[in-house]
Amino acid sequence: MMSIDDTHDEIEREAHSGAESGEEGTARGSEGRLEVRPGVTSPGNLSPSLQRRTRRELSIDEHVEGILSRDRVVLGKTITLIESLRPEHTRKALEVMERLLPHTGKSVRVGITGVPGVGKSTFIESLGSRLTDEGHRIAVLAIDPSSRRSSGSIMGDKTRMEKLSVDPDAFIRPSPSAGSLGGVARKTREAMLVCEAAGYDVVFVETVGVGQSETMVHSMVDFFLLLMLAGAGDQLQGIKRGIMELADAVVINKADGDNARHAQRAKHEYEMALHLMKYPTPDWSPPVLTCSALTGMGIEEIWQTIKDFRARMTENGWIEKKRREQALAWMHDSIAQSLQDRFRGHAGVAHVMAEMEKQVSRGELPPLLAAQRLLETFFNEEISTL
Ligand SMILES: Nc1nc2c(ncn2[C@@H]2O[C@H](COP(=O)(O)OP(=O)(O)OP(=O)(O)O)[C@@H](O)[C@H]2O)c(=O)[nH]1
Ligand SMILES: [Mg+2]
Repeated sequence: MMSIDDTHDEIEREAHSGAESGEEGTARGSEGRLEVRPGVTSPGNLSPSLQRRTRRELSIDEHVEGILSRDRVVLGKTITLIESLRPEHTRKALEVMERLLPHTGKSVRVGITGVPGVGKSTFIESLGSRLTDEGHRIAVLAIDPSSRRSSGSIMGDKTRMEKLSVDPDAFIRPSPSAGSLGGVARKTREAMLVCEAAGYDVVFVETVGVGQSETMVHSMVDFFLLLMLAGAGDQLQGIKRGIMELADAVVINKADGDNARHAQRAKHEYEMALHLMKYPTPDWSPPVLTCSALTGMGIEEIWQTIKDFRARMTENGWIEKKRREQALAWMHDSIAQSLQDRFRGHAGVAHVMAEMEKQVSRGELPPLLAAQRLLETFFNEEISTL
C-alpha cells in the first residue's frame, strides 16, 4: 500500500525532475528508485486523479485553497514551489506566502539540535507520536545543507520516524538539498509558515549541531531544545558554548540502561555550566532534563516544560516580541542575501572579480579599494564610502 510519504516523494521527484508531463515507466537513472527495465510497464504509483494534480503546476488560488483545506499533496507542492530556484517560482511563492500570512503563527515552534546521532529524530518520533495521539497535528522540518545528508538520509529519517512517517496527522519534510545555508534556512522558515497555515499546531525543526545552522533555527522558533549525551565531559566542549547559551532547555538523551547513572551526573554538570552562562529570556532559567527517546522515559516532562515556557512567555508578551524581532531580522537577512546573490550573479562583477582577487592576494591592491571598485561596477556609479 502506498503511504502518504510515498505520495510526497512522488511529488518531490516530479517537481525536482521538472517533468510536467512525464511518461509512466520512464527510467530516471540517477534517482535509482524509479528505474524500470525496458519493455516493462511500470505500475502507476498514484491514482489517476492524483497524477493529474501532480503533473501540472497549480495556480496561486489552488495553492492557497489547498493549503487552507489541509490538503497534504498541495502542501508538498507548495513547499516544493518555495524551494525552487527558478525566478518565476520564487515570484509565485511570494504571492502564495503573502496570501497565507494571515493564517500563520498559531503553532508551537520547537527547534531541536544536537550532535549527529544524539537522537534528534528518535526524540521527535517519540514526542511527536504522543502529540498526535493527543489530537495535535505536527510538522517536522529539517535544516541541513551539508552533503552528509544529500542522499539516503530521507530514508534514514523515515526509519527513525517509523510511526510518524505513516501518521496522517504528521507531515515530515527533509531539508532542501540545494543552496547556501542562509537560503536553506529561509526556505525552511517559509515551509514552517505554510505548515501553520495548513493547520499543523506543533512544528519541529531539526538541525544538526555542528555548524551555524543552530543559530538559524534558533531565529525561527519559540523554544530551542539542545539534546546532549551523557558520559562526556568533552561533550561540553564539543558543543559550542554559544549554542548552550541559546538553549531554552538542555536534555540529556539516552538515559537508559547503564547510561542512566551517567546521565544523572551529566545533568548536574550541565546545570552548573548553565548557571554560569547568561541567558536572555526573562522569567525563565533553562532546565536540564534527562530522557530516553527510545523508551519514552522523560518525554512527557519535556513537553510539559515546553508548554509551561509557552504559557509563561505568552502571558508576559515575550513570544510576541521575539517573533516580531525574528520577522524583522529575517527581512534584513533576506535583503542582505538578495543583494549578495545579485552581486555575485552580476556579469560585470564576475568579469573583473578574478583580476581583483589576484591583485589583492598578491598585495598589489588594498582590499578596500578592490571592494570599492567591484561595488562601483555593480552599482555603476560612484560610491565614495564603503
Ligand atoms: N539507547 C538509546 N538509543 C537511542 C536513543 N535515542 C536514539 N537512539 C539511537 O541513536 C541512534 C541515532 O538516533 P537518531 O535519532 O537518528 O539521531 P539524530 O540525532 O537524529 O542523528 P542525525 O540526524 O544523523 O544527526 C539510533 O540508532 C537510535 O536508535 C535513546 O534514548 N536511547
Ligand atoms: Mg536525524
